[in-house]
Amino acid sequence: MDDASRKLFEKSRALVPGGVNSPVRACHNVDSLPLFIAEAHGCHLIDADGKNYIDFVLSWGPMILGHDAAPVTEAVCSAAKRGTSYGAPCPDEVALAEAVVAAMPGLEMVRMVNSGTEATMSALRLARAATGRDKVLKFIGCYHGHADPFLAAAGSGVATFSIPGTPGVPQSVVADTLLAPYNDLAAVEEIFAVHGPAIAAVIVEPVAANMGLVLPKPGFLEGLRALTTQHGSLLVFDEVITGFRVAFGGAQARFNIDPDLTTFGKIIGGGLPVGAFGGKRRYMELVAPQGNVYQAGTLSGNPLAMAAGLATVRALAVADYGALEARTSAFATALRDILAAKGVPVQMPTLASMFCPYFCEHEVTDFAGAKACDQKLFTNFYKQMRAQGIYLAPSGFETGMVSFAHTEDDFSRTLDAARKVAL
Ligand code: KE4
Repeated sequence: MDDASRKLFEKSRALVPGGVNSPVRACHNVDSLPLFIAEAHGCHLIDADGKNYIDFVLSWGPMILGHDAAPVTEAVCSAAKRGTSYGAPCPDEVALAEAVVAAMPGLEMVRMVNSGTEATMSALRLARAATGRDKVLKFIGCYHGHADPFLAAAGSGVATFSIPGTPGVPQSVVADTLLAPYNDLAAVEEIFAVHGPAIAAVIVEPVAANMGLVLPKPGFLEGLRALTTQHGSLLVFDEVITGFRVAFGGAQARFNIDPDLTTFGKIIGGGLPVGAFGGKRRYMELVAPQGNVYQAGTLSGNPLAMAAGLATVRALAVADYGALEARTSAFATALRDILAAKGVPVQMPTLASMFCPYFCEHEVTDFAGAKACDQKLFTNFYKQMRAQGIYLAPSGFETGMVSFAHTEDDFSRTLDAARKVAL
């Protein structure tokens, strides 16, 4: 059945930790083996055994146009013939910077990097330099990449006390990382009452998509904006997922919030390695070489990645986000009804082109709520859908993504597969 993937996985495990180059791809959370993908077109993946899947992962977000989208593929192939890296500025770096700044209401300047992790790591360093403060407040269950300061877990007892979330992160590094439950503005106010003068930044996924899909409660983001302004801290919107996905102008446009800094990744690279951080000129001008906050990267602004990102953003500038949201909402509602009819508790939050099946009775508003969902049921659902050629995110703590390439036939086939699932 998956012989080629199994053979590749066996070989890879001898060479690569866990056989994969990023942990979630190992499918441990759903008691499955990873599929090795040979090619992808539109919203379809073809695995190493030639089996076709309808893809709702979309490379964890970048492929909103669908795989092998003509303008992106043509731009990358054309750029490749002009060389793959110059180590010097290129025209498309300026064009992509211009396009991203024009799209995002909160941006006056932007710096390209090579991943979302680099973007958030750099944004935190900049916030600390700009304020002369060390502490950062993040939300439990939000993921901002694997830079040490963000790999903090809630300490025993005191919610705000952090302990290293993984071996290798020193306690000294997470000592300045404060934690609060997502959507809990009262907890944030309490933390500011104690630590306010020391807090450089609050970093938040404006729509949390790394604990399933958790929407901001009315007033939550506005409250963060007010508290950070009141205490002289910076508000950092981590839009690595939401940027160009929840709206062309990201969550900052959709929710009309003006962050001080914003981080990007995924979609702005069109599938190639690109991240970015940007924000108000008074802060961004502190970044080297204009200012003295050091940040650098050999492949930052790489011509191929810039060509892919630029082709993607230009296509999205004229795309119908409202129609995509309507299609996603109709599909997710139908999926929820099919699962509910099987007598299982199910929630199906959706926003724009994102959806997430939680198997629980309660509305999920934070990480504790996400953890309380039935992961065994999710695993059972995942396995049966994958066996029918539907490729869902291999974790109950990730988010389903829909692209402009998904058709009504793809939705219909997916719903038929869900009807056949036994839960
Ligand atoms: P990268 O370093 O993986 O490009 O981006 C880190 C990052 C930062 N901020 C947010 C909100 C993110 O979601 C991410 C990365 N997202 C995960 C999936 N939810 C990447 C998948 C993986 O780790 O393989």
